[in-house]
Amino acid sequence: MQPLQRRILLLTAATIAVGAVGLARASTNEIRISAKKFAFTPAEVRLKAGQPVVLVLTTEDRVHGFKMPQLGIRTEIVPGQETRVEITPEKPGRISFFCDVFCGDGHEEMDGTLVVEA
Ligand SMILES: [Cu+2]
Repeated sequence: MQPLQRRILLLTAATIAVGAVGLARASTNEIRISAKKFAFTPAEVRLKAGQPVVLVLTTEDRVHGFKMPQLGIRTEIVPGQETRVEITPEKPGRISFFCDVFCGDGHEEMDGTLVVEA
């Protein structure tokens, strides 16, 4: 193979690889959930079974917890930071989450639901 042909082939392979990375990134949806006393916004999120999503968690006031026992997830949401949690809900149904860091009167009502659709 001539050097020029080889260079063109390499360039083509690189273009295809970059394109694939771009697609992979675009297909992982980000869902932003914001916390503050005493609620998550949005409190209900709809997603599709089998599709990976990244929950991007932020807080507007203080440290809150984020616990989702059905998927074995537990993390903290810290002011000024984004907490990213990647999940792929496999089955349709409802998955609940709640704050597990005591944040005052009303903490007990601080929860939300992922509605997983087929
Ligand atoms: Cu709380």
